[in-house]
Amino acid sequence: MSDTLANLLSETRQFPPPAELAAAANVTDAAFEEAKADRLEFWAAQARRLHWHRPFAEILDWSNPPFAKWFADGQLNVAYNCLDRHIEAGRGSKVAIHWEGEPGDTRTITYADLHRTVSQAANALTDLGVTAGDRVAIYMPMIPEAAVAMLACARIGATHSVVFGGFSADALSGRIQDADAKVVITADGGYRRGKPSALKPTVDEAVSRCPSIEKVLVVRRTEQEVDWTDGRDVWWHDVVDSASPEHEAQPFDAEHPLFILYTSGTTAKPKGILHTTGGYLTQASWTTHAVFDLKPDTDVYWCTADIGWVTGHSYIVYGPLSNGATQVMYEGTPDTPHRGRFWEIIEKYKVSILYTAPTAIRTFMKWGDDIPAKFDLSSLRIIGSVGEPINPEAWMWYREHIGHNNAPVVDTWWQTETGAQMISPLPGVTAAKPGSAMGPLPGIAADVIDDGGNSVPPGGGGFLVLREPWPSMLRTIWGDDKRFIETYWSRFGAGAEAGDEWIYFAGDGAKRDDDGHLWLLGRVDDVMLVSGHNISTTEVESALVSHPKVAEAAVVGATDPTTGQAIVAFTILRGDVPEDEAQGDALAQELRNHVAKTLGPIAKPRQIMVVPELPKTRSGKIMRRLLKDVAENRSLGDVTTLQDSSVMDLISSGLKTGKDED
Ligand code: 6R9
Repeated sequence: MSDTLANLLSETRQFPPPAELAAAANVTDAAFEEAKADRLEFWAAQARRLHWHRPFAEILDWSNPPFAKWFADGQLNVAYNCLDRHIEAGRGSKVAIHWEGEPGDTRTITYADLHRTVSQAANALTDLGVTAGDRVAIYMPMIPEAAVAMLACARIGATHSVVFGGFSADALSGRIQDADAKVVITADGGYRRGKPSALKPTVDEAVSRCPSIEKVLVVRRTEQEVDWTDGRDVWWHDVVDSASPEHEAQPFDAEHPLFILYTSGTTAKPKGILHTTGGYLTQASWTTHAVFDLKPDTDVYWCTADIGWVTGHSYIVYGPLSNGATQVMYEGTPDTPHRGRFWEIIEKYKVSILYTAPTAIRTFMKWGDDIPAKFDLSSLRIIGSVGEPINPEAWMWYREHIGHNNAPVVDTWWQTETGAQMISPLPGVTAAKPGSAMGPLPGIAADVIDDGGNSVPPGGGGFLVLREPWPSMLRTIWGDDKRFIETYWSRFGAGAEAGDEWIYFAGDGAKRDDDGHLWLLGRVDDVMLVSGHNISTTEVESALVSHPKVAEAAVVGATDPTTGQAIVAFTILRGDVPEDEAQGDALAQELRNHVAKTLGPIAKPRQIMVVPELPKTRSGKIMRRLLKDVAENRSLGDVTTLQDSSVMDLISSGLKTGKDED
């Protein structure tokens, strides 16, 4: 961005929390006051929600920025906090996980069950030679053993590196090599879209290039045939099931490495984001309590993310379990065996808190309102969103059709790097606006600044930054302190030799509205420069999604001889738009005019293309970069409405040769 980011979209709707929910909320306005009065003491109080084997005296050591140490003289065990202390409090028979396999098989796992299995897995890993500080790669389907594996590593102080089960052998071996992992935990396969999908062959291929790997621990899930390397490969049911269920959790330093999680972001080589123990668990745990208003005795919580993403780490494993939650875990896809599967699961388990992603919400919009309408969703009391900006109309659809106009929507902004939620409404406090993440959580210093590093006034747009360290912040990029500083700390502030303050650059554009609320506008790399104006992809996409015929949109700036860049939009229509209308020029014209009317003529797309699908990353984020290639490499007519094939074939051939991205 050469200048500040344009602020085009205005939104006047606002939804205060239901009175009953506000009256009983875990966290009230007081939290903002406390954090404002003493930010460090506020976080220390949240850290004390955990069990410390050795209490900390020091809260934050920021003497060597940007390398933070939180609660550094304290010691704790993450698995003890997620399991043992609930059992000691008499909650061993409470359900921790209602697991739903894609084919319809189920398992009910109590805290006592989970504690036993994690203890056995901890003993088994120890027997396989894993000790504190070793790295363990986890490449698993969404089965309970994935969470068990993570907790078993945490219990013995091994640092896990979970690699999404859809990644290729190249991606897996690269990550294993970078972390120098000793063991891989995997499965024969998992179920996806109605069929078993093998994992072990990918591990075999990856490990053939990873001399550091001594053992491969394999869970039997699908009973597919597997190749076996004697001496290296070990069945989970042989070594874990026979291991002793007695295991005493040892304390580890608060700054002991808990996990590495690779994120590719915008650059090619994935970054191994390092999270440590005490600060990470403090913020993952407190935000689960605050942002989801989680009441462990009555709520049934469900986060639909995969364990391979940070959302699965913080809001399936560490946040909910450290709070003693009862949660649903689902193995498969939302359309298997039918498009109502999510709603069926919510009805079945009476899910009260749902956490999902805008990409899923827009897909449900496309499939039609009639599908969720067939199920009883009245148990839902809080619904959350994460992963991308949520378009105001998608937010409204979510509120109306899933949250029955009564469950607050919490749009939570955060990153793999931040470890836990940073910007979000609080469901019992905030009167939320559709499409806005509203404001920083208590104890978080978020700001929007311009190129010169100045806070933008209300109505202005710019770069999202964090001005103070936070407990669950990344500590570094594994093995690459230099890249850590360059990527996050060198754009503004002391790292850029502009002042004394260390400022974290998130890489996202944002704006502050007239009331001071924050709106995330997508990655700054995606911002379009049209006739000298910086226009965010998010605002144009949201304008398109606000048209009743559009379910999803992706826009890119394509080189243009007159305007520098011109806006090219790819749209997916809602399920009820007839085919001949979808393919006609009239609709494209109507949508272009709709954007011009909503945002102003500067944002009018040059071209609109109707497509059946958009290219997404494995975690569901739109890959605009690919669309941009398409938009720039082909001379498509002025207003082109494309059939499925030509553009999408181009996109998919690009996707096949492209690298894995998360
Ligand atoms: C948790 C997660 C991080 C990037 C982030 C931003 C985008 C996430 C968002 C959001 C707008 C939200 N993002 N949540 N944008 N509103 N509520 O997704 O982590 O996979 O590392 O992605 O996702 O662009 O910078 P990660």
